Amino acid sequence: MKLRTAPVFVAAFAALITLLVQAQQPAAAPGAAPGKDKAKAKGGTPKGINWPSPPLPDSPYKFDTGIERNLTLTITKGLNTPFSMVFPDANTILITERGGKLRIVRNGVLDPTPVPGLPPIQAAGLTGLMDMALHPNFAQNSLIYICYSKPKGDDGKVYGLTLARFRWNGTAISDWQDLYSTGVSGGGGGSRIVFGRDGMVYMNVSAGGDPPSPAAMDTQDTASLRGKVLRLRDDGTIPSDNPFVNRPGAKPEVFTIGHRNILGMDVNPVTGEIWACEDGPNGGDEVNILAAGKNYGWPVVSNGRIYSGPRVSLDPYKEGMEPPVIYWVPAIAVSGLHFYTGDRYPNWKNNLFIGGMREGEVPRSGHLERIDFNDQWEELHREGILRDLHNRIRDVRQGPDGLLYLLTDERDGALLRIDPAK
Ligand SMILES: [Ca+2]
Repeated sequence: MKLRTAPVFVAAFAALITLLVQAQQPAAAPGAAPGKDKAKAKGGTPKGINWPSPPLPDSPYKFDTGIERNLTLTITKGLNTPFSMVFPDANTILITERGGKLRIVRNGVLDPTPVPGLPPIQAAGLTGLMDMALHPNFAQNSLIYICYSKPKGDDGKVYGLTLARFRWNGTAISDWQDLYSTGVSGGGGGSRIVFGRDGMVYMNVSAGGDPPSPAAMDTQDTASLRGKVLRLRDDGTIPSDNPFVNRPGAKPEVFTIGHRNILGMDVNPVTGEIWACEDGPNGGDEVNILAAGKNYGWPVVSNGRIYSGPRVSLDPYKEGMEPPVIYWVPAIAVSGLHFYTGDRYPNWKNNLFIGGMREGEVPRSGHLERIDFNDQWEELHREGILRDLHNRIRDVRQGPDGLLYLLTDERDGALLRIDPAK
């Protein structure tokens, strides 16, 4: 029975993964005529709408928001599908392109030559060269952490999602060192890394697929790394106080379970907790507060629907599973999460910013979301910003100048800087 039904599951799984990848990637055909695809895909899953993002306007671009007015966007074009950025000094921004390049923006100008010295990178689907984070002691040790998809070795070993670090001397990388490999490759999701206040590295591994794929349940299994957040020391070894270290059969690097596809993580500047945003399918994007050993529910509970229409679950709450602190129906395809701690936009202090790539499964609906809270971290306002650009926002970070920077997830992607009113 199991053998006879397996091919059906495999076919459905393949179709769903294709949709998942489509939902989170820029449109493939710039210039293609807008409009809904006429035919349904095989297997009964609907085809997506093909409507490529328009070119960005010329810089500077003026805009307003609800509580910060007269803002200006400074736009640096020329990036291909950028994923993340770090700020090693006051004048430099290092940017990963998911296809496998590391780029530099110096004093607002993109260097046309990528940084040399990276290892081979396997870019496929949503994986490739992904997140970066400065070591907490970067000023002393010049270490930058990075996660990427490492190709299969000559020995046949699958390395997959890998945590690495390198030294940055201001102009070049050196001492590249792979610290930890999951052995899990491909799949539908990307990965983010963040340093906690405890000095540990937190890195997520995406789920193995959506229901009805049996692989979706790997997310609930502590013996699998799928759909997990991992907690590692800064040398890539596993700390002895991780929540599952003494559980027989469980992977000791696992910190939390039951995630679909985390694409943003940051430390709450007041509470010190790690907040993470994860993509649901059609609906059910979430922000969760990560706590050791907790189960965040995927794919047992969710506010979303499978792309073909059915609800993931009729009841989005279940005993023993953590409900999200924020969720979206419809989904906005969350990516990039940052608490603003600067003083350049006084009304945005400690507000949460999250990138959105596509709302309600319709292209050209990417934007930035701002969320503010009461003193219990309960949501008060949720505001869509920069919707008029119709571009996909992949990441949002604060620079050492106290300004917010965004990356657009487009093949003609860009770095955007938000300048406050003068
Ligand atoms: Ca959840």
